[in-house]
Amino acid sequence: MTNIQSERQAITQIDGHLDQNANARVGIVVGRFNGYIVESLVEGAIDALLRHGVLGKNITVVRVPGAFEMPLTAQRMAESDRFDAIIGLGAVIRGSTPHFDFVANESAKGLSNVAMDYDLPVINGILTTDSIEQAIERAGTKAGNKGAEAAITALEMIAVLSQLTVED
Ligand code: INI
Repeated sequence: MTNIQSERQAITQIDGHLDQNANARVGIVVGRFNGYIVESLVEGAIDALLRHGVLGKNITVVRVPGAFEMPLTAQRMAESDRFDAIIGLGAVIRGSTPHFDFVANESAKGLSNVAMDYDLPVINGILTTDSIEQAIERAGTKAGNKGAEAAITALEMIAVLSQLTVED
């Protein structure tokens, strides 16, 4: 075996396994704006969590008016110490709203601030699209379900971070 091959075998590899999730406590914060689309994301996320072994009693869904309200809510959820991961689900659609850039940027930045401040996976499952059609494509039709993807990302991050624990 060459030196490079043996060094390759010595590398520590950490990745997330998705098969031991019964105890994972997952909070979902949902922006009700564009509810017709967002509820498909919620359904996709819940279905993915349950099918990966997360117990219903360990899932909490919190609904707020829109994406703009999600960071504060996620912050309160993180503060509660009741969750191993938080998933934000919403839909910001450019359409004719001048709000688009503001709501899209603030909600994404706000969620990532909560993750960093609380050392907790906070998954951004907020669709930001130019049209309703693009949003529908990502909410359980031809481009998959971004809610389900966000749920899997949350489980993967819980598994990864559990292997990177910090000694007190
Ligand atoms: N909220 C959304 O979740 N999606 C949107 O597309 C949207 N648009 O287009 O305006 C939106 N606005 C509402 C916002 O999130 C707040 O609820 C509102 O501004 C009150 O703070």
